Amino acid sequence: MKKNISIIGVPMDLGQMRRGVDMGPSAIRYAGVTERLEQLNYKIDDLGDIEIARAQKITDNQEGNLRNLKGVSDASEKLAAKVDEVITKGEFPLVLGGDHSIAIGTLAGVAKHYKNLGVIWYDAHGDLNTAETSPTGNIHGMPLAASLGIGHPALTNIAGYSPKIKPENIVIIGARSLDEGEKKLIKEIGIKVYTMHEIDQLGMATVMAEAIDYLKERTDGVHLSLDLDGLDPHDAPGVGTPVLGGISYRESHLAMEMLEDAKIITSAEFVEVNPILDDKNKTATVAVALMGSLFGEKLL
Ligand code: Z70
Ligand code: MN
Ligand code: MN
Ligand code: MN
Repeated sequence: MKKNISIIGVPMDLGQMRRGVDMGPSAIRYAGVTERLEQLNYKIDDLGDIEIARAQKITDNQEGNLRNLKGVSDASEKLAAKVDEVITKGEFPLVLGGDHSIAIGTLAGVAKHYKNLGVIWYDAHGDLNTAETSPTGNIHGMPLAASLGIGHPALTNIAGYSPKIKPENIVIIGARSLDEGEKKLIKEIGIKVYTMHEIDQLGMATVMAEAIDYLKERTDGVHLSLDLDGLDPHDAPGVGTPVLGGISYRESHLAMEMLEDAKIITSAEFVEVNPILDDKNKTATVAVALMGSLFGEKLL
């Protein structure tokens, strides 16, 4: 029995310093997300966008190395409530970003429904910074830490509880740009990480098989948080922080197909699509193609 999918747009740009990522949800809708998933016989309920405060100057950073803290925190509360409502109705939440700071709100809404929520963090980055370790003050570099209960209370206590997730229930895939504080934290608390080195050495098929086995035996639901910058900039150029040497389009399809086969994903978000930096909406189109595979599209 297939679940209905509820789409939630989050036009968030306050977690970083480039305008344009707030148009991510529009770009993904333009690329045909609803039609693509309807073809797979899902009923799609597009709930529209969460309202995000407009910063006069998103580069201002006057809040203790936490740029636009209040705007991010307020939006996270709204998003958490909406995601919670969708899951309570028995529907699958598909969240469209917006910068990756939105994962704070998504996970706050999701995690209360599970005893041991698993997370696949598909990203070039670890997003494990705090105000103390962040080289930029950008909150999109902090959502995984905040969800672990590490960081400023305005980020860790969204929806009134903390932590949302446990380190042993996380798998990071695609990492190739980790800050010193993030590397230290990964070792201290023990997060499973498949960097590009492991993907090259083992191949994506083995990486995903291992990740799926690992999460299956310890979690009762798995959230996929897919940052398009996890992919190589050749395949996904429309992102604010492109990092060379990333996961290919083909490897990403395989990853999504293996997740679909394993039937472990219970919520998902696709983030960091910036159509202004893109090449004819290529990155949103890639995002929608990957959603197709994640929800059961087959080649034959
Ligand atoms: C860097 C920081 C980041 C996404 C870039 C970059 C973080 N580690 N996250 N793009 N999605 O500023 O903390
Ligand atoms: Mn990210
Ligand atoms: Mn990233
Ligand atoms: Mn495919």
